[in-house]
Amino acid sequence: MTNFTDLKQWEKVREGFEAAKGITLRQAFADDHSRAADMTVEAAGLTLDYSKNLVTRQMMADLFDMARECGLQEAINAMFSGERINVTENRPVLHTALRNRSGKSVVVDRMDVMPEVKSVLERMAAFSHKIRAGIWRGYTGRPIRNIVNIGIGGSDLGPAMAVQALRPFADRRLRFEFVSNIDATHFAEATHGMDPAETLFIIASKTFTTLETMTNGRTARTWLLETLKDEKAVANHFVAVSTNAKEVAEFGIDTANMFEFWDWVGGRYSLPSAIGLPLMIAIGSDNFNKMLDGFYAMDRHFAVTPFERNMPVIMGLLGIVYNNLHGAQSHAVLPYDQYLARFPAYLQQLDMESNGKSTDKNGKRVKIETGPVIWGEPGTNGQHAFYQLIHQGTKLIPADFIGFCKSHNPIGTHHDNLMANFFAQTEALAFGKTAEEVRAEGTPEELVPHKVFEGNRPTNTIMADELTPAVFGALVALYEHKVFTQGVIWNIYSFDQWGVQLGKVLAAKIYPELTSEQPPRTDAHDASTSALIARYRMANGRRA
Ligand code: G6Q
Repeated sequence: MTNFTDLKQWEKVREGFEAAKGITLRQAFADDHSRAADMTVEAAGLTLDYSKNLVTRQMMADLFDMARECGLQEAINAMFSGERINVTENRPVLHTALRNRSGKSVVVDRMDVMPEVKSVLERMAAFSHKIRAGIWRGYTGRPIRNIVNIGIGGSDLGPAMAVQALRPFADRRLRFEFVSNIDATHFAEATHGMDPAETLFIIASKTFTTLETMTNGRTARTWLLETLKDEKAVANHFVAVSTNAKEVAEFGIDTANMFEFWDWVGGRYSLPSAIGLPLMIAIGSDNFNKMLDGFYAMDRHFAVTPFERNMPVIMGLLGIVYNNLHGAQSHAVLPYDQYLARFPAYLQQLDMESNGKSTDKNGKRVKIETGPVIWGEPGTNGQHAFYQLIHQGTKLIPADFIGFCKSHNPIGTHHDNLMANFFAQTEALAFGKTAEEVRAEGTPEELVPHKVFEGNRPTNTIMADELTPAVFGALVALYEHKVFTQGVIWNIYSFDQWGVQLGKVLAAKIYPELTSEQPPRTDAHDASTSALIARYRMANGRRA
């Protein structure tokens, strides 16, 4: 495929960008009274108002044309139909099959995957019910009260984020912990004060070979057996989520207690698979299914809606404007909802692991900027911290503001205050405050330049009535498909993650050098790494 920057449609976008340089959002809104209405789209219970972006109608039209020229629709169709679009790993990309609620088949290698998808969902539902109803008991006959998920990356961030996001729908009698870090502190603190007799471990690993998860899993088994003192107890207290039955059995977990998923589900796209088991235990299968309905609604929207009204496509293209024309290096995600506190961290993996690539699909070094740095914190906290830089700093930081009309905790004036801030921030960022306005407030002249807000800081506003399981599913799918859209335009492979490998290989090599009695050869590493290893060995009483 040709580089998008070589397309005549991109040239038009660029010309539009140059022509619009002097135009402020103030002016754009003053000139065009239907801008806000026309730049608002609805999908799957979500509203996106993208009118406060640094684009003209013509630029958007050219961007949609460019996306068509880049073959975006064909790429979407290829993903949904199970083509092997994850070329470097030779796999289809079918997380959308996990939430395919249409009743239609999805065929991979001439086999319909839907019966298996449904059967795992049914097994998850039966198991979740047993835990929630106290039917599944620990080895000593006590009901399970603590669920500890052990996994990392894609086998951790999704369910950890979602259990927090959907807490209003969760069974409050159950305590959920997520252990990912190989730092023993994570396990020790998560299980502190827990009674092993009431604790279920979910060992979640697609490969079941990941160092962190296997190490934490073995520590969990030792911790359990120190109290329960019988290997047979493992069957009551450990279940696995994996694609690798052989390794699960070798770990000592009965494969009858394994919930399967498949190599066509990427780790960071696996929340709606069996990786979502802790979430299903928390909120129950009915709510989990409602979440899948939300995912599905956004999937359909993405698959069939013309780009002009297609929410993930619009967000993806806007990101390209900032990334590839304005030179923005980052993108902030600012949920005005405490339940979504972990959403930016989740999106960091989704976006940065997918599009943090510098080789294109032809194996050539890209000539363009690809994925931005994703970051964010819930509002209003950020307003008292880093928003200063967004308002008055020298860097352009496009931001997504996510908010809800109704709160799950309608206490006093909290929610109206929260949302007043939500609306105030995007307004201030877009329209700023001129020197004349500052002067009119009686500000001494020497302070005027400090109090001016230039405005023209772009934002998307994403709103829904309430953070329900369905809305949550739609929100996650929205970002998945935004990331997909950008990967297609940038002509990179979004579904591999080779960049994770090198550090893993080197760590495996260094581990014995830290622990052996013999110091490593002095030429084993560069001078810096060798000296740091020597420092560590000495501090632990080993010869440097
Ligand atoms: C996600 C990545 C990565 C992966 C973890 C855990 O897309 O592939 O984050 O999820 O490395 O891998 P396992 O599930 O195999 O333990």
